[in-house]
Amino acid sequence: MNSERVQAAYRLAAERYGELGVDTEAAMQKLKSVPISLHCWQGDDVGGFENMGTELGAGLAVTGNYPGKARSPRELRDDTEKALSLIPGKHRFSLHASYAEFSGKRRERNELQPEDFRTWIDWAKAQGIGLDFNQTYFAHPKVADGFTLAHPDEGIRRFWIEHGIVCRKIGAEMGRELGKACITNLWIPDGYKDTPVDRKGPRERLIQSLDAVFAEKIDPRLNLDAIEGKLFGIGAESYTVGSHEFYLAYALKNQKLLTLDAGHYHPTETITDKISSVLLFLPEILLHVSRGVRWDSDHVVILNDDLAALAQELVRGDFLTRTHIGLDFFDATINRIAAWVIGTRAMIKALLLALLEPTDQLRCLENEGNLTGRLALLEEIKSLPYGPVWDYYCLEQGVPAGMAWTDEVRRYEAEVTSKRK
Ligand code: RNT
Ligand code: ZN
Repeated sequence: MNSERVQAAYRLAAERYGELGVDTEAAMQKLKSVPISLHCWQGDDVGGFENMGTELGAGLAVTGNYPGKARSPRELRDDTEKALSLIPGKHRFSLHASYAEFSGKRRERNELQPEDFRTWIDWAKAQGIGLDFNQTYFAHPKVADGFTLAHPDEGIRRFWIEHGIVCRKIGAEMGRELGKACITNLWIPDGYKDTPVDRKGPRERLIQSLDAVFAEKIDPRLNLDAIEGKLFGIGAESYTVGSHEFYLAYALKNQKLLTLDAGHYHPTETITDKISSVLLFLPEILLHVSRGVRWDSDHVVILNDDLAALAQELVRGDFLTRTHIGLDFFDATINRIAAWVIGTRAMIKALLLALLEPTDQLRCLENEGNLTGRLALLEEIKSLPYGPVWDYYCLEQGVPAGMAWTDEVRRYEAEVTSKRK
């Protein structure tokens, strides 16, 4: 896009927003300070690099076979750098334990060490970005009959407890090395396809396992623990041990971060309405921004009403500093790097749109009981010129405005990813 034209359009847009008392410069300033944690698993269909030959399982399903997926940590880092170069702002990167990089023999999941993530840490340092982490409770033979931390067998539970523990230590090392606390997120698939007889027992076992995982105190400046619940998964339609209520209660009691994944509730239920309640009782939360289509399908995030409402809630409630925004989607039917860029740019765009809202005016109308005025203004501001502000922000952050980023992805595809066999 022609930069003079972008600037000219921006000046007019800024004036228009100014008439409503909205400061576009302040909005962009704020936007710059909000990191989005890009999830490593969009780059290789949640594959990881252990090469154990086990299928993904755990109700996670990746559709598509688009050529060129990253086959090694090195390729995944290259692809991530490409994506990051097309996304405005400074962000973070979220790794799964299954993306360990062994210099010698492969280590089991319960014996992983910070050393196995050394190259990732050095890379993040060079990029100037923070890392987040996730225990991997899937794609492993010890996910026995779909159970891990709540398994009836003590040996299986012990293995996965140890995995939980070593991952928190790795998270702390990431936090220490990078000078930014790492959020280590725990999600387990445990559940039954068919109606269980005992709903309580597995949950009692999960409490005990979590208590063991979290027994050691870790400096919150290095690592923060998050726990992610879910309504159901493919193969666990009737009962999920780690439900929303379970983790909400556990997080409150133990002051853990609660992870809200947009795809993990009933289809008409949104995470937007949960945030103000949860953050009245918990200091911080993690979001897994995702897009479910009819089920928890993990489609690439787009700027739809749900995403706009989520960003509005974070801004209106002044929740940005207490909310860690992570992405969670995977689509292998389109170019994987483009998927990252589209999803992350959509998230940032939604935040910009929210930051450009005349929220004080809207709040006044609401508090005066002028609900007619509130609805009228909410509709009116939908046609304000936020596009020129977005374009200007992209250029100012040194990334392409408009569709130009797709040329870069196409070039990289021709030169790099299409050559991968
Ligand atoms: C699964 C959870 C979980 C995973 C990733 C890969 O339903 O959403 O967050 O998607 O950890
Ligand atoms: Zn998730």
